[in-house]
Amino acid sequence: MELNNSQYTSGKLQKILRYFAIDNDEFQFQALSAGYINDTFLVSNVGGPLYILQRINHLVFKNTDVLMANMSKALNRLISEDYMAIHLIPTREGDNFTKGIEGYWRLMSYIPHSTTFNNSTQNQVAFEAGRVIGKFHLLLQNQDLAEYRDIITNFHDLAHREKEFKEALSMAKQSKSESAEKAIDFANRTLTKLNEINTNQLPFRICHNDTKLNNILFSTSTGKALCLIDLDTIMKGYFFYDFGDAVRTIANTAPEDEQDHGKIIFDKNLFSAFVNGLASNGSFLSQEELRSLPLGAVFMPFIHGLRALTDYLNDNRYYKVTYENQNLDRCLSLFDFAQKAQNNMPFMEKVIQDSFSN
Ligand code: GN1
Ligand code: MG
Repeated sequence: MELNNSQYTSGKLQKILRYFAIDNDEFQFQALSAGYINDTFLVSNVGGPLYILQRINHLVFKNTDVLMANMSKALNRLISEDYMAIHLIPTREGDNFTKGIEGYWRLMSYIPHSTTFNNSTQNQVAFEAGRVIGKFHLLLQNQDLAEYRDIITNFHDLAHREKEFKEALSMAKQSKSESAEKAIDFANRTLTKLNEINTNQLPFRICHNDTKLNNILFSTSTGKALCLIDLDTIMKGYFFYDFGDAVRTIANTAPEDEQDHGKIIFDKNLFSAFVNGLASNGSFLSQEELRSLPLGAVFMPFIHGLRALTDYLNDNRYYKVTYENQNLDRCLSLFDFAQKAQNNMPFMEKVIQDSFSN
């Protein structure tokens, strides 16, 4: 397989693999380009895929020790009959990552016969996504929160993201603040509304914090969800973070940077299937948490849209972009879905109450 859009040659990657406690082999590499932050490669030999090799973006994840400690602690728990375990392959020195050439690298087991979906119109996929996210939370619900440190502080904190946005706005080129005028107006209006969100009654849980649909692995043979991947942001949070991130990519089948907003919809059937999947895990959420979920489905697309807008104003420093205005397109599409989710709040309330009371 060929490497695409990557600065890493097979030779370089082959060298990095020598740090890990695996047999020497003739490996092939395929760049997996879905993420915005890390660099990810599928490692295969003649027999087929074996590992996932990943360069951890050290500018985003500044404390690799904390990141990997959180991740391995969670992975030790994320094992069950209906939840597929992922293993970290140790280095020859017995560590769970290496500071090799060109940064920090980790190696993970590849789960055979698995796939991901960027979006899907199938109720079964939405249901399974809900089921496995609920299972993830059940498996981690007795973890000691104090044992997990924040890998990115204030990651989903709206006041913090508002401050970053206002700073970026004050520094932005005039041409940028003009082209983003509509988005800036929407941001200011919605910030006022969402700042009223009351989290006093909500417990912290160990969350995944990036539960978009393509971070869920599905079996190609049974269609069942296997497990969550991309475990960089495992740390404490509110359940509505994981709920909202899932809804924005499950009830909406358009890509994150969709420019034709006519294609962005809040799909009621997919939403209901997702909530039914979650509720198939039993009643693991408090009444206060259940009540927070509809607004969570507005909050998460909004906060991601705000971060994309901030990055657009900052000239694309944070996210990888494939074209200049991609962050603005992402922002506008995320804001559009946030608005559509808001229009569906009474519907969401009803579905959540019905599903969780059965
Ligand atoms: C980033 O790189 P990726 O796709 O796993 C971001 C998430 C966003 C996501 C897409 C650490 O994740 O918060 O949901 O892009 N992760 C970080 O919007 O910022
Ligand atoms: Mg991620």
